[in-house]
Amino acid sequence: MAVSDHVDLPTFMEGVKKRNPHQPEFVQAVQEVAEDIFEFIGDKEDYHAQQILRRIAEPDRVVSFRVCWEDDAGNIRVQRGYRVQNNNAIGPYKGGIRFHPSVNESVLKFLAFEQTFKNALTGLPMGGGKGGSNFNPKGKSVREIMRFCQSFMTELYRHIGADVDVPAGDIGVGGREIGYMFGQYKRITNEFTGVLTGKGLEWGGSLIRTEATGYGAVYFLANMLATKGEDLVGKTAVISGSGNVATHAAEKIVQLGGKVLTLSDSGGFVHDPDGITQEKIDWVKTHKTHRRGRMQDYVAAFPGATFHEGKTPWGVPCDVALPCATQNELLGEDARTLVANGCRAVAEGANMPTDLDGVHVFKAARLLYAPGKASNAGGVAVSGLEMSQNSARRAWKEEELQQMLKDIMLGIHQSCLTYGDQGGGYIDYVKGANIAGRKKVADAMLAFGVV
Ligand code: NDP
Ligand code: 2IT
Repeated sequence: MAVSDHVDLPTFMEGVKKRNPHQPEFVQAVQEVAEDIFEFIGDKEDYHAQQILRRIAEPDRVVSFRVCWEDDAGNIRVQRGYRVQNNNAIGPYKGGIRFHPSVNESVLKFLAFEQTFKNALTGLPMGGGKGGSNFNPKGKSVREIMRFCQSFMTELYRHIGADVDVPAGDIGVGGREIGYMFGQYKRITNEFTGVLTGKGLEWGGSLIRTEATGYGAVYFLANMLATKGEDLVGKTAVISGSGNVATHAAEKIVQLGGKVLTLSDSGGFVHDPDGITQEKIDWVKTHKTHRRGRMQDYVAAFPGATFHEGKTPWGVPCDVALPCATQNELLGEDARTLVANGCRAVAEGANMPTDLDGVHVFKAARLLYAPGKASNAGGVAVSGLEMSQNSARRAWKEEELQQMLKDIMLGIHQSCLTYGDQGGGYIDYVKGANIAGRKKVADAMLAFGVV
């Protein structure tokens, strides 16, 4: 008798929990996807017989390595580095690198799992991966960061390649860190290839990659509002985070006529009732990235704003909300508050910022709610376009790339409608994204047989 994974959801999740002890973020990400796709694949015996669900919830490989470096005081420091290569059924592994003290195997496995479906949704040929280290860039000198990046790449280089695995940035990794890592890769291999994305414009980078995640999230939000005949003009927005994704999401909201009320960091949030204008966003970018300052300093620069230490911004009444900081930053209670305050739409800039309770609250309230794998896919989409430009050894113009980004975000919105339209004017974007993203990967896996 053939073995099949045709079991019910609780039994399937029991197995996932058993095989991944002490990995709550990974289990959470699998559960969110499994909740949606169980119903969809109920009658598709091929998927069950081939154990596709079970195989998709197991990374191809997890590489873990020691990263030694010397700090400015001459102390030897030891960090742990990782690369999770989750799935390359539809293209080379692709996904960011995160430097943050909270990085561990569970966090990177969840990110690589999500990345696989996100990348499939873009329509570009990219598999899913993620990497990083528990290195904390806060308080480190630029030379310490350089030495760490070089040491990290001295091991990572053997696992990646332009047709194998193409990392990029994520939390704590921006253009500067990509530069140090690319320099080290080139030095070791003597090859100039598109092995990383998010590169500088002078050395193989793509226009609009820096802006793409935040801009794309707002394009997606605008697409959702358009289904109700609405736009962003005059709408108030609450945004968390103050890094790459948050500041560019804020910028696009302002460009499209909305008013941004909040930004935040791990110290708390700023509430500016006058609106966070382009000038103020530019100040935040410079302050956080170049001066490596804190959001609490905003109130001295812009009196009229208030700083709320240790708090998240979800209690500020708003029309739209964009969580753009980190995972599990918006809990069930916050979701209930947003709904009670009349929030119309939520688009995730971060990966899995809403916990499972919050996801259920948004679904029950039939909110316009986009999961990160759909709404934050603009960043990796332009990374995919950077790979194309590198392979073709050419560079597209800004207007061409802007249009491609808009088209890709519209395409993802359409995929969500195809699989998430519940009738009665309600679109379940989580379900739509989970089914559409997973279907492409699963069908490719079926074609390969048992590998
Ligand atoms: P940055 O490093 O540029 O900024 C991160 C921001 O989030 C900072 O404001 C940081 O505050 C805040 N933050 C980080 N960790 C925490 C925490 N534990 N609690 C509260 N605040 C926190 O990263 P990005 O903007 O690139 O990434 C933000 C999110 O977007 C992440 O979830 C990332 O995975 C996701 N993402 C990023 C993409 C990209 O292209 N960069 C693409 C798609 C998704 P502080 O300065 O205090 O640490
Ligand atoms: O989460 C993400 O999509 C990213 N950090 C960007 C990945 C990429 O390869 O551009």
